[in-house]
Amino acid sequence: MTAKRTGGRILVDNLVAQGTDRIFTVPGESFLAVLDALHDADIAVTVCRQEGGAAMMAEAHGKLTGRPGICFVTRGPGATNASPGLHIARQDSTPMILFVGQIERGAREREAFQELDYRAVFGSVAKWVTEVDDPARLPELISRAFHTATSGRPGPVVIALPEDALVEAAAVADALAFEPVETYPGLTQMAELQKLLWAAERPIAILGGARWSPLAVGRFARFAERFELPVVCSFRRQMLFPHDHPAYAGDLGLGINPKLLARIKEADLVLAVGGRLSEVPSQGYSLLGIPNPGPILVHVHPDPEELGRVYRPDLAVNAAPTAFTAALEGVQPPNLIPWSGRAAQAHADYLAWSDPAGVRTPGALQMGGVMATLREALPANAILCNGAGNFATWVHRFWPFRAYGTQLAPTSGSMGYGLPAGVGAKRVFPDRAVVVVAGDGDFLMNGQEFATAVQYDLPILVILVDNGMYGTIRMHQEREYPGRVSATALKNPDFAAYARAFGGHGERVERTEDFAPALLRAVQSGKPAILHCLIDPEAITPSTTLSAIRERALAAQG
Ligand SMILES: Cc1ncc(C[n+]2csc(CCOP(=O)(O)OP(=O)(O)O)c2C)c(N)n1
Ligand SMILES: [Mg+2]
Repeated sequence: MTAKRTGGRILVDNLVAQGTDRIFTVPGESFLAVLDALHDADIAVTVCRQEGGAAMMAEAHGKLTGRPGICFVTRGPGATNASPGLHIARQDSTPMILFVGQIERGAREREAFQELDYRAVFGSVAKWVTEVDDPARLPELISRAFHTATSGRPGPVVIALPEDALVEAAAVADALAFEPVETYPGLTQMAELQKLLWAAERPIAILGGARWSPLAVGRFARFAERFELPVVCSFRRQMLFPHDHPAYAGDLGLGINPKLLARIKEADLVLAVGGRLSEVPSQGYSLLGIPNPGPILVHVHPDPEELGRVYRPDLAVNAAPTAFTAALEGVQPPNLIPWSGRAAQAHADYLAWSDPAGVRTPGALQMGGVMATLREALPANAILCNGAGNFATWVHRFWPFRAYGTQLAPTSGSMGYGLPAGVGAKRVFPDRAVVVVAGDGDFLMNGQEFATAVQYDLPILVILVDNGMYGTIRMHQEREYPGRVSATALKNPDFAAYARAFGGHGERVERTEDFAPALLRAVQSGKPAILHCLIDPEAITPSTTLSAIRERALAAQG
């Protein structure tokens, strides 16, 4: 006989049964029974300051581990605050489960206090939205949530918890732990891939998406070496291929190396593994034809619905990267590789493009110098986190990612992601260096989570790149409406004092030569730290200035 337990306890016991060891939350009175069950559970709780931060921490946990990140938030206000984390999980294909409070079952549809129709609100963002009607079904629903979040193309699941269902008792057994569903490529598909590769003259690989692992990355690296195949990482998926590998060709981000773009455009075979070739990596859907790609397209994706959705592939392989890369070990290169030398050339172009030493921008504080210092000071397994803004270019272009699980950056371009992602990462991997590169606009979207870093004694390092504006938007403004600055200027606080007020370490850095010693002091402080880096607003990208953009646009207007 199974003893009766409250819904709250059944829920927490089933999280443990599914292997959950941590959750992120902002508490609400709507799920007190869960909080009470957590009191005795072997689950590390991270209490956050805003649900957006909590959801992003859970998403970062999912991205780093491949297991669903778990977040608990309260009804309407908590759930709507958490929505950016959900949207990131969707666009980034990250497994995540968001538990949200809900009003009592008997009061539904009266628009009770903080009531929200979660199926309607999150229906197009989440992979699955459900509401618990009967606490006895919690083991079933939680088991399904873990399977749904991790299988096929991973993504977010939302489970609404009516308050009374959490205090009601039921006698029910826990579910067995979930197993992510693996999809394997067929032998004929791998033979077809070999045939296509043997017929190719200028093949290239583009890696993206989720469901990779250190093992899968290592296998693809071996494959690339055997085939001398140039390998490109998709936008913000740079941890999928070691940048010091002789076949690494660069990343398909914003502001891409023109030589890389040309190389992809002249390819006669594109092997796209794991990703969707969505708007940013496809350079505004211009890289391949839609639906007929042009070059031979081999598309490997864990979700069959993604295959043929935008691009009509010549060979579609429904498999996750782990299974596909295992099968690659049996694919043989031709005796004489017709494209021999192209990978080395592509890698040489990448090396030249990503060397910060050659970059000069206006102002006394050079971001090229900052990146050069970081390259020397940080270990290869440091976790680099960022949100959205022009400042992120410096990380994407000049940080040499060398290991899986070292990049937390939203392909959805969500500002404010870096800090909570960094806090989430440091909670999971306390012994690894975690560096957040943030913009002045970007940082304050979730800057309150610096308090969470202090609360849990998480010595993350924030490099706050302050140019006194929403620089990205100002850049677009100068391009489209030169000289007509509107709604993009920012008056900023003293971020070093901000760090100290929260109990962290803070310093102001205004010259390149001051960065390295400040970095050392920040690390030695053993505290969460902010290095407030003031850069010249003219230094809008590594290669051009605001004034130059304005002048070009004015000249074009005549
Ligand atoms: C949540 C969110 N709001 C707005 C935007 C639009 N947006 C993209 S970049 C940007 C400005 C970023 O400013 P900052 O962090 O200071 O970086 P900078 O571009 O100045 O380096 C804005 C407003 C966004 N991507 N995400
Ligand atoms: Mg800025």
